[in-house]
Amino acid sequence: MKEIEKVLESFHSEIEKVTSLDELNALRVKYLGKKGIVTSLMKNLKNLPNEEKPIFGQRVNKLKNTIEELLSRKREEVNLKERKLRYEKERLDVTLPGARKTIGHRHLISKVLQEIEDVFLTLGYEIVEGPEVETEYYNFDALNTPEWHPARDSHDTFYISTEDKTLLRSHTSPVQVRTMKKTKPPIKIIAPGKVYRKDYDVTHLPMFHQVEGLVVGKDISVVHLKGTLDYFAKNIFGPERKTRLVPSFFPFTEPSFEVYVSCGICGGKGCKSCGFTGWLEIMGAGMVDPNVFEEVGYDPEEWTGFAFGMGVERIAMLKYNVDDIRLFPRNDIRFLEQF
Ligand code: 2NM
Repeated sequence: MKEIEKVLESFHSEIEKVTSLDELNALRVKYLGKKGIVTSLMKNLKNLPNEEKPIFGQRVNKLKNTIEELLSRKREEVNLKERKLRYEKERLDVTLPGARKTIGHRHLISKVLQEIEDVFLTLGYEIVEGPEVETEYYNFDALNTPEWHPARDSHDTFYISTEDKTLLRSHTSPVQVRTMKKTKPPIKIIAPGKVYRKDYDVTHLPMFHQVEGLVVGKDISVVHLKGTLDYFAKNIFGPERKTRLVPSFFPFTEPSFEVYVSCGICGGKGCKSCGFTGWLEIMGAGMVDPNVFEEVGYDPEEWTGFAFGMGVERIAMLKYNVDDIRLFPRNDIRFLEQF
């Protein structure tokens, strides 16, 4: 009988330490298995005097039942604990943001070019394109630009062949010339595209983008030019901005102007960012020279027109406060992803 008490006591202390189902199973085998402690107690029965056999048998049976009951309760407990542990380990916060793939976007110059195009499309302009490899004739001669003009120098222009008189266009004006030669007036066009000049510093690139515009009609005057430039400046830079024309010179326009927009930082009062002038240069413009009309077969007595030309990179620099034009083609993601 003492033996039975001891077995129960040791079982109690052993089951206390069980933390897993594997350990629990091992404990069951140790006590209730074929060669288990309780089973061997039962085998002792035959060595006892007859009068003690029933009571001993009952006690061992009761011990067996108690152990089975305790094992089953412990199984429940360990099961629950293991499940909780697994749930904790596999915990998933479905409200967490996903691992998003970063995707690219259009280059700033491409976006600004499209913005500029949109302004003129709204005004009813047509977009025309032409070759980047041009002839001296379309790039210079037809545009009233004399042989001695500095732009024609090989220090300023990328010539492909001086023999064939081919070059990389230095502006998109040849597109306007080609259009005028094959289209009767009135016309209203813009010519966007890449142009090439031998220049490289904080404000110049050897390849950059231009948008030139040309309007030819009856009685087109500087008033139409000024209204168009105002509309452009307000749409690109903001409704509070004004424009100003300053006399200048281009071989293909007379009169010619530099076009300024009022400074967005000081509102025209003068500050560091506009060089204390209140104004920022955004493009060149003018009334098409009669010589250009003669060259393309338009009668200058019947038709007049205005033209303008701007650098897309320059517009982007002013609009987004970029101080070095070379950042655009450098393709540093840290710069590009800001826009
Ligand atoms: C400019 C400034 C002024 C211009 C003139 C012509 C053409 F073909 F009609 F004669 N196209 N573009 C022009 C006029 C361009 O860029 C600064």
